Amino acid sequence: MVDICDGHEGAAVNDGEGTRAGEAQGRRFGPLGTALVIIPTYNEAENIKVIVGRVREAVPEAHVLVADDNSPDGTGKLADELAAADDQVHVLHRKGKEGLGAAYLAGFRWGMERDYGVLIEMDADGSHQPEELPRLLTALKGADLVLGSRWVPGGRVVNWPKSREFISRGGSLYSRIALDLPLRDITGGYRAFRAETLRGLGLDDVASQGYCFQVDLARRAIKAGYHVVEVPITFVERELGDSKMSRDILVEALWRVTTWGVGERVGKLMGGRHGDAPKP
Ligand SMILES: Nc1nc2c(ncn2[C@@H]2O[C@H](COP(=O)(O)OP(=O)(O)OP(=O)(O)O)[C@@H](O)[C@H]2O)c(=O)[nH]1
Ligand SMILES: [Mg+2]
Repeated sequence: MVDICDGHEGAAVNDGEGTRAGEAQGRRFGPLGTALVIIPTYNEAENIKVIVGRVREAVPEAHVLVADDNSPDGTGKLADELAAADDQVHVLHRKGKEGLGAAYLAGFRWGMERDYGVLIEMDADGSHQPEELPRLLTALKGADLVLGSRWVPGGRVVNWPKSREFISRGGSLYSRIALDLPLRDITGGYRAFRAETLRGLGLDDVASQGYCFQVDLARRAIKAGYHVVEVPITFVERELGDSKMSRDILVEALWRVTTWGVGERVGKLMGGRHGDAPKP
């Protein structure tokens, strides 16, 4: 593994720009290289053209990869049209709906095989604003992983009912406590990874379902000692198309986080420093 903070599990430091986990003092971070913005899609025909256009405008040097799970509404075909007109737009057609985590893992592999230096996670529905990408990339110059965060000072959500905010904040708080993570937004899906960081996380056995995927990547990064920075974002509720998240995905995430947390505590009691912390 490269670029680690000597196995240090950092305390959260709030510097007004966000919350930092780990210490970067003395660390030298290499150049970022070309960024690939991965957009997983399932039935996002109403959103795909607008979101790709916004990304291309916000970060013209970056490339885009649409990872489509054979959407019945023709999103993949629309993405093909965008790719045909623009060398920096690519499409990964997958056989059928396998969940957002599986689509991201395929997208990460696609990007790493082609030597992109930065792999970015972004939803297609406009909740993650492409105009905030330059700030995430600036933060990544001094970090291994940047999390777009709704729950650090300066972060917020727009058009969410209080009940949804309560569930999301509660999920992150529960994960923070259960897994002992110095992070505020652990389930968010607007993230920028250095390719070296992803290589160091060991993606082969990442939990790939729904929110588990985001929680698992964040905990692996912290436990491996990577320097993780949270940058405040404004998350905007989708206006078009339907949500694919379900109660089952939420319940599964809760269950997984609980078993990981219990496993780590048992591991520590048995004498291991990181319990069953994932091996990078
Ligand atoms: N390729 C692929 N993409 C998916 C799948 N499920 C969800 N997505 C995409 O993942 C992103 C996030 O899904 P959303 O349904 O917006 O989930 P959410 O943001 O938690 O829910 P809302 O706030 O209701 O929108 C969107 O771009 C979806 O199209 C899937 O099975 N395969
Ligand atoms: Mg969404």
